[in-house]
Amino acid sequence: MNINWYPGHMVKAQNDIKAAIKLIDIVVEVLDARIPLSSCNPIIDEFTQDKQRIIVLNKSDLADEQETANWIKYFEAKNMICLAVNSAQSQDIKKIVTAIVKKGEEQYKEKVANVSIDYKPIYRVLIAGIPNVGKSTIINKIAKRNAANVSNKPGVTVKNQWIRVQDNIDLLDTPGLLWPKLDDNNAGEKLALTGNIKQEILDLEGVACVGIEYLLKVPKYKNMFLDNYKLNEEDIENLDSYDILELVGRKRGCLVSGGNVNTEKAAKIFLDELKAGKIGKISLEYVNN
Ligand SMILES: Nc1nc2c(ncn2[C@@H]2O[C@H](COP(=O)(O)OP(=O)(O)OP(=O)(O)O)[C@@H](O)[C@H]2O)c(=O)[nH]1
Ligand SMILES: [Mg+2]
Repeated sequence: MNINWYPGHMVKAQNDIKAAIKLIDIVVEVLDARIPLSSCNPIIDEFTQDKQRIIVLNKSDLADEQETANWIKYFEAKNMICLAVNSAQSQDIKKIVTAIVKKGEEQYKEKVANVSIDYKPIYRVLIAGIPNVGKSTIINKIAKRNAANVSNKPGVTVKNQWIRVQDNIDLLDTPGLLWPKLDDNNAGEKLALTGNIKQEILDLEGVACVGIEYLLKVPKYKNMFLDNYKLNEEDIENLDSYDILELVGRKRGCLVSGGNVNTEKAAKIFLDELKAGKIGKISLEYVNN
């Protein structure tokens, strides 16, 4: 799939984050729980290497619970702190704050012991991740106010913004960063399916067909798909993904004159339903594949 996913503003954003890195005590890397590998930006990894790190698997409400549990084990086996989060849940947000405070206390322990009794460090935390993964949402929930802009489209935050969220924590909200070269692990397709790449630059029908093929390969996801569109096994027998997309269009009333289907509209509806979790809790990446 040929997508231009690396717009010019990301070059600047990347340089700005690099410039801020010396001020940072802790990195919270926000990943999409449905695609923990494809949402992990190697560039962020590279320039935050020597920092304390907390991995947040956000949007876990949309992911397959069993797969998320496997991913947590995967990151913990690498000695990383990894939290599965639905940022709408206050207890999940508290888990992030607790992890930040713990890391901060560890980091400043010696300094606090050696400096005057009144010394209270402020932990400076970089909130990093690809576009639309939920960075600004998490910041607003921690801050308990709308300090950062949030939207269901990628590319909303366009510059770095420091936000004091409590007495001892400053968070740096950053623009979502992709990287110029996606690897051969179908990362571009997965990022498109989870809504992390702007729809305007995508071939929506192509992406939808890839998504349909993916769901049909996994028996439990196939059942979710059939249920969602009130289809039977026989309805899709011997059909290719484009024909199935047409069926989806018929089920969702995307008809044009002559009884034909507006497949672009059908693709948009399918992708929106997939992205919003309406088809079910679906992970697009498993630990062992
Ligand atoms: N289902 C679900 N949606 C979430 C969660 N967290 C954030 N969202 C939604 O994801 C969308 C993107 O959230 P933002 O906070 O703007 O994402 P961002 O990472 O700041 O995006 P950029 O600024 O574009 O890089 C919004 O529609 C949020 O409501 C979550 O845990 N679950
Ligand atoms: Mg943002």
